[in-house]
Formats: sequence, structure tokens, C-alpha cells
Amino acid sequence: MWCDGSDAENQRLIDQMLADGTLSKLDARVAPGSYLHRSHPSDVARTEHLTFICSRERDDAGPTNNWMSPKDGKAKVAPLFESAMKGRTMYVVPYVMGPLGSPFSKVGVEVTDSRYVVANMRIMTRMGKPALDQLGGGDEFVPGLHSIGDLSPDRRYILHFPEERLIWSVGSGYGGNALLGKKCFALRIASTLARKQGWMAEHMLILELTLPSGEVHYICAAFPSACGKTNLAMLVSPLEKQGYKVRTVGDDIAWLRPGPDGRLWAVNPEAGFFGVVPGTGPDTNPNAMATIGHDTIFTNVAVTPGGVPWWEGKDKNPPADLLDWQGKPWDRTGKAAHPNSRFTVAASQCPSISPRWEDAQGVPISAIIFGGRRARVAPLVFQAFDWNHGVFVAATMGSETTAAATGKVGVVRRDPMAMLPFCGYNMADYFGHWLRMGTAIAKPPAIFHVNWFRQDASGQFLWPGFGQNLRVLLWMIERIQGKGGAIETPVGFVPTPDALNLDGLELSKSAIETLLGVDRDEWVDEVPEIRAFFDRFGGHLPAEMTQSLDALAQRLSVTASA
Ligand code: O2Y
Ligand code: MN
Repeated sequence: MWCDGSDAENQRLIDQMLADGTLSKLDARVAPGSYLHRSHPSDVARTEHLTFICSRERDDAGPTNNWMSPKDGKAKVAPLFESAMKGRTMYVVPYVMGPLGSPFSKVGVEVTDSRYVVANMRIMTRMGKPALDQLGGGDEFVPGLHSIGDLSPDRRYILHFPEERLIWSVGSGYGGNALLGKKCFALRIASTLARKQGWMAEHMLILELTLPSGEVHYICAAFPSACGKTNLAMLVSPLEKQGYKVRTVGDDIAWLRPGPDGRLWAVNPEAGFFGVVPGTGPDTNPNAMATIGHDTIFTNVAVTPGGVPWWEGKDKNPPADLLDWQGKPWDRTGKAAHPNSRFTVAASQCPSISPRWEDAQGVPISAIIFGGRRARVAPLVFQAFDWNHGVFVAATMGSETTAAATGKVGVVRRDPMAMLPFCGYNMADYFGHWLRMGTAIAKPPAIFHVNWFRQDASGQFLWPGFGQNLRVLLWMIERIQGKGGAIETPVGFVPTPDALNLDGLELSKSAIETLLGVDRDEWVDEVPEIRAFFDRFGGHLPAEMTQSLDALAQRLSVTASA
């Protein structure tokens, strides 16, 4: 069936899914137009260990990707597709990543045997007739073959063939594994295209910040999971009344390219949000709550028998008769909603969506933020000295694992540019691409690093919460304007305590000192860890990366003797 993306077609698919139990309708009074899907209990998240880059040379996938040769990948996985769709309908889903009509958009075609995937792709991309119209008579599209197979993790593979610009996915119907436009195309395949064509496919939110003067800045930010990316993308400005407005352009992926004005310009290739539900509440993310108040597909949340969805963090009062994410009566001990339960919703429903979110030319980027979750070491914010230093900061960014992600707490995982699972080629070559891009952008964005998760000695978070992050963004803008006060430290420029607007926050002097502190001994300990991380890349690592590390070590030792 060739999907045209129309409302009528979508309604037919939804009716079929309601009939066969793939979806259930939620209470039309509290969640109008919304549905619940329960995935197979063994198919609840992206599966990095089953995700492969199938380049001819192993070296082109690099040490951080799983690799198979294209020949081996096809020989292993083609048999899993054999007869997999027998008795099912095969849906042909043409889609556009990027605003319709934009010269920077790209077309994909996903062939799938999952109606749920079709319904999600319709929200997450510009799907159906508009995609065929955009393709016109051309043949430049990224093909993707997807079957849920038998959903067994033993017969699950997500393969990317960057040299053919091809995606194969079998054995999963979930999120990043199955909605091929998202991580598979817009990051892994797109990153290889971008490298060849001189642009960048990045795992970044895009936000718009308007100042009382009317001056508008666009900021990209890359964080590993569980660092508040969606919350920052949809931040409610605590200073809205004073004229500081925040709007959302994208929450997950940015395609960036140098513009004719020498700046870096970004488009959000996606049309929707596939966000984590638990933790989303009226206090943490009111914009997300309003966005998902209607016409939303929920996957793996809890629900009352009457169809009211619920998840941890929605409110403090779980309904008495709740069914957990697997549809069993909730025993009130474990999690009611799966920790990776998701909402799929059109970006156009977001109250904070920017009027320019579908601008065909994109938006000009003033700053790029990288961040991680560190109890110590990284200060609240610092600015890189220049582009190349920013690339080093991004390439070495680390985040402490949370129990949900790995089962181990507090282990530092290096996740360069938050792209570790999403870079479609050798990550060291990717650092090289970033460095080259610096020479192609006459007016590069300033680069910053943030850490909202710094703790005091007793393990309490020092920063009062995501809602206050605007204060840090405003310091960045002042730096860009050549104003914000800063001191030079071995790791970068850190705000002087009076340069941050902390009015109204009850932060003690010592808390501010710790938040902005750069502890030499802690950073000295980072150096060999970063060196060991870099060693993994062997001869592919650009010399600039080791030079930046040596320079950091040098600045730290100068500080020591000073
Ligand atoms: O588990 C999944 O399949 C979803 S992963 C995901 C979804 C939306 C945005 N980002 C991510 C991610 O893993 O970075
Ligand atoms: Mn993501």
C-alpha cells in the first residue's frame, strides 16, 4: 500500500489497529484524539548492541560502532526478511526530512509491515504525497526496509549501509529502531552525507531566544540522554514578562550548514517529537504537557481502565485502579509506566513552537552548547576559547551514568557531541569533519559547555533546576555580544560570580563558588582518562585533538605552579 499521508488513510490505519488491539483509544475527555500502544515487552528501546554500520572497511565505522561488511550484513540479515511480511500488508512510506520545499530537505522511503510505524512516521516526518511531490521525477532518496519480523531480540538487526545510503531494520517495532527517518537516516546516514557534502547532521535541540530589545538568537544544544534536553528545548522563560522569550525549533536533531553570510544555519529535519514520558509534568515541562494534551500516540505508559494515561512524574496521585505499561494491574511497587515510554506528537501542537521552525532556509546559530551530567569536575558553564577548542570540549564531553541507563551509577561515559550511538562513520574522522567545518564558517557560533548536575559535598544538586537555565543562556548571549564578565581558567572562560543574573535565587556564596569552580586536581585526573579515550582512535585522531589535550595539561600544570 502506497501511503499518501492523508487524514482518511490515517483514520483507516487507526481503525484497523483499534480492531486488532495494536492501539487502544484513550479517554476522549482527557486525551482527545490520543491512543495507547503497548510494545512487546522485549522491544522497549533502541538496541545499540544490535545496531551496525556496514561499510566496506571496518576502519570507516571506527572503534565506537558495531561493524559488519555489507556482504556479511546482507548475508546475515536477508534471511530474516524472507517471508517475514507474509500475510501482512507492506506499506510504502515516502517521507521528507526537513521543511517541505527547503533546499536542505532530503527524501526517504521506508517500506514497513507495521501500521504503528506508519502512524508514527506520519507524525515525525512530512509523509506521503508531499514527499512524492518533493521527489518529483528524481531518484535521490534513502531507501529503508523494515519488518517487525517475529520481534525476537535474537533476530533483531538495525543495519546501515552508508556507501549505498541504505537502511535495513528487522525484529523491532520500537522508536529509533523502526522509525527509520529519525536516528537511522537523520543522524547515521545523514552524518555520512554531511561529511561528503560539507554540512553537519547533529544530535541537537534548537531553541530561539528573544531579548527585550527584540534581538533574536538561535542556540543548538547537545546532551546525552537523561540530561534535560526536551525540557531545555521547551523551556518556559521565567523572565517572559520582562521580554525574554524562549521558543522551540527542534528537540532532538539539527542539520547545520554554512550560510552565505558566513554563519552556521540550522533546520530541524523532524516534524514531531518522540519524547520520554516519565518525568514530564506540569512543573518540569508545561509546554510538553500542553503539547501531548491531544492527538498523541502514547507508547508503554500506564492507563486506567477508563483510558486515562498516567506516568511517573505526571502528578503525585496515581489513580487507584491503574494498569501498568504491560496492561497488568499495577501493584504500586515497580514503575507503572515503562521508563522509556514515549509520546509521539506533532511539533506544531507545541505552544512554544517558533514561528520559524519550518523556515526553508533554517535559522542562524549564535551558540552551540554541549553538556553532561557531572556531580563534580565540570562547572555550571564555561565557554571554549575558540572553535577548535570547542571541538575538543565536545569530543571529550562525559556524562555520569544513571542507574536507568546502565545499572551502574556515576561511571563517566564519554559521549562526543552526544553522537556516540549515532555517528555513521569513524568518530575520529567526525572530529576531523568538525575541525574542517570551522574553516568553512567565517562567523562560527560560540561554543559552551554546561553541567546542570553539580552537587555539593552532601550530594545535593546545587543548581536550582531546569527552569532557571535561562540565566545561563543569557550569560552566553552577553559573551557573544562581547559583554559578559568571565575569568580565564585552564578549561575555558567561566562567568565571574556577578556576571550571572542570580537575582531571586537562594544560592549561598559557597554554592555559587562550587558551581563555578574549576578544581585543578579534578581536571588533572581527567587528562589521562581523555588520553586513553583518544588512544582508541589510533591514527584517525586529528593532531589538533592531541594538541588541545596537551595544551589543557600544560595550562593545568602552569596553574599548579602559579
Ligand atoms: O528508545 C528509543 O527508541 C528512542 S531513543 C530517542 C528518541 C527520541 C529522541 N532521542 C532518542 C535518543 O536515544 O537519543
Ligand atoms: Mn535523541
